[in-house]
Amino acid sequence: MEQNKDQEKEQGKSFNVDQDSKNRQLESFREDVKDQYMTTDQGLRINHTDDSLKIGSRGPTIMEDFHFREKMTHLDHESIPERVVHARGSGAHGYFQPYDDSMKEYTKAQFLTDPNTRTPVFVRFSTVVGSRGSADTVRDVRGFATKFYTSEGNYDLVGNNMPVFFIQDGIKFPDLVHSIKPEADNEMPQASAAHDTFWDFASLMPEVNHMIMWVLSDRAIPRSFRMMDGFGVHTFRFINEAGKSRFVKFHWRSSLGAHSLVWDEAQKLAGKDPDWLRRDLWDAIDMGDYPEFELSVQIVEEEDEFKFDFDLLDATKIIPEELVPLRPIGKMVLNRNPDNFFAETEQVAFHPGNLVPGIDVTNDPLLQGRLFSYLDTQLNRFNSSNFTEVPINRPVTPVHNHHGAGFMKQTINKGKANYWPNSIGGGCPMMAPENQGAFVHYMEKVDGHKIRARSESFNDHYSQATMFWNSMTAVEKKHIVDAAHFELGKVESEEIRKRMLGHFSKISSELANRVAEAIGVDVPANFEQESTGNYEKDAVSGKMKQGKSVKESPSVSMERNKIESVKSRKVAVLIEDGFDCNELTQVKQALENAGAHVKIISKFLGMRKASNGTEVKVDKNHVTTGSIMYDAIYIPDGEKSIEALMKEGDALHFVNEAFKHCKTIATSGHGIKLLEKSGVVGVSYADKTSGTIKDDKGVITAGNDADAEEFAEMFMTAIKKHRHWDREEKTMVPA
Ligand code: HDE
Repeated sequence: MEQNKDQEKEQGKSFNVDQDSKNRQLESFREDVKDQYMTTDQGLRINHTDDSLKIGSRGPTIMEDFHFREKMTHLDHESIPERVVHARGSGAHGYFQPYDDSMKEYTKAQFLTDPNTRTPVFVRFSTVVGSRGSADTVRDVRGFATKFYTSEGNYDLVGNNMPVFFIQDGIKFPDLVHSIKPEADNEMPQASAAHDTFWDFASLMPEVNHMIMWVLSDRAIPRSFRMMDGFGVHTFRFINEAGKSRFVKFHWRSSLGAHSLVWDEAQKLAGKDPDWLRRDLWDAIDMGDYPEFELSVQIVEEEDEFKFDFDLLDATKIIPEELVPLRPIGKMVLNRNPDNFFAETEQVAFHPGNLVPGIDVTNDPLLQGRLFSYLDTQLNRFNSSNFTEVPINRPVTPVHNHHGAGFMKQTINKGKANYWPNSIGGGCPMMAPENQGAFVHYMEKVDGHKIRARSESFNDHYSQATMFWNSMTAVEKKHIVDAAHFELGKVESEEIRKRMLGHFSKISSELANRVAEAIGVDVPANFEQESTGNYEKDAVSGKMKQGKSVKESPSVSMERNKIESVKSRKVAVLIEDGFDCNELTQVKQALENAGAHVKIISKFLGMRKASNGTEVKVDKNHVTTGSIMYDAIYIPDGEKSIEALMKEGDALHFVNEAFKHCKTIATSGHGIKLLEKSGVVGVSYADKTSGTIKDDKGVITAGNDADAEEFAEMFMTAIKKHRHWDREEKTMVPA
């Protein structure tokens, strides 16, 4: 706090923040109980907290017991309303640093243009639909909200892991949320869109179509918060020093690439480890395996506003990267876990209207709706407008204004003058001129009638949905179809299923026919569904008809853009007594050198003895883990070990399930017998007793004479691919 005071004295200058400035600020609020006595809230030391104060040890508790009352009151008041959407989330601290000053031409936002500034950040990843205690791996959009504690005030980039949204106008948001949340009469189902009310709404609202394609795709079941991309969704503005405005879209790209679970895995994880994504993020940061994301922008000159065949203000559209490429700005590193979930992750409050000079909003009607909602909902969550004084929400720059009292006011404002203008307080706090960092709204000229309508240029709800479908690889298309089978399969109303098929038929007849196959209704002929929007004819739409477009956008496909890396991948090693220690040591070392995390799994915890007598500690036993928690599996050779594994149902299931989920599997020598018994079918194996190594569809097998180093190399090459979709026989495997 002292440091802030010194800084304040330098009135008018911009403040230097560094990576640790937020951390230092938070430090004064962090409480460490090590070597401390327990006290009441008044600081009174306590000598006993296990029994309430009573009349005799078997008598009634008495009102006088202030310690009991205080302790119980705190518990009774511990909860605040959860977020109405994005209730379940996980947070992390870190920093953002630009690569260079190349953005200076486009924005005056200092944190994006000074390569020497490391701006502290707090990120919260979330699911949207489920309650605070719901499972992490459900099919849903993921929130990706970043608070930058910049030298010019807090800037929030409150994005998602998909670049478009369901609706075009904020006024539809309450309807969307009501339809997708558990149904009104019975509060079912939890954290899922797969029910009648959501698909009823979707089928009556053609504007959702593009987003529906993203939600049915594997983007909706990310493998990790660290392995997904983020998007600002709306078109924003960059404003440079000269006051020139350009349109801008924000993108986050994970350095590990975007990877997903498979649906069967996502469902099983929801039971075996509902905290899967939260734990993954926490463990990675804890181990020093810091998540990294690159921030990029697409920039469009103002004069090019109408040069596309879609409207830049329509949040159901992307600007295909093939038309406007991404320009990297800098990197974000998440390198510290929160100390207290409630104080930080739960209390953090983002707002797309938290802007800094150099970044501004546009008239996107969805964004405009958000500008009202976030503060409004936060007042409901915190029951006070003073939530901005909570440590996680405070800017690192000083705050001076005449905002008044209210629940839980922290700052002790000095003096009488709490109004503007004043002479009693010397006219302070003063108005800042623009050249001293004041935020000035972009002076956009707006002209029009007061009208409850939408621009005709928002009226195309199919082209980009089709573009998305066309851009998918065969396996991604299959996953979309499978997801639609599940989602619509859960819809009881035939009429709704049919209406949805009608939309699919306008996106792609192939999609519609493949979905129809499994959901018991025929594709309706010549389907038409009136949009609920009231579209007003305008000149803009005419211009856009001739605008730039693409039929395919390979950049939206995860498969086409995956980053092949072993870093951070989890590898399970299955052993029992008698395993080959030399082979295990060499392969494990190679994997760890490449940044993978290796865990030893066995029937029981404790030590396992290798054939050469060396003992190895078991990390996990079968009952507490499963193949779904790993990216790849490895079974070292060793006759006794393999024989024991072949008698364990859990071990056989482990291999069989990993095969079904298209994960890399590696083994050598006797281990090949285990694969055969586990139902690893349709692949050819190396000769068990030779020096050969074989990779067939991600199943790496080696003879017992093979070179361990070469074996490890081939294993890692296969892990880099993430999944091996070419295992046609996997559908025959019972896992
Ligand atoms: Fe949000 N959204 N949203 N949203 N949103 C909230 O604010 C809202 C939208 C997003 O980790 C709420 O503080 C409206 C798009 C994230 O704390 C609420 C509309 C995008 C988070 C709200 C949208 C988002 C929220 C609930 C349409 C991606 C979690 C709690 C007009 C660009 C932030 C809260 C966190 C949270 C309103 C649409 C992202 C109710 C009205 C589009 C990541 O205010």
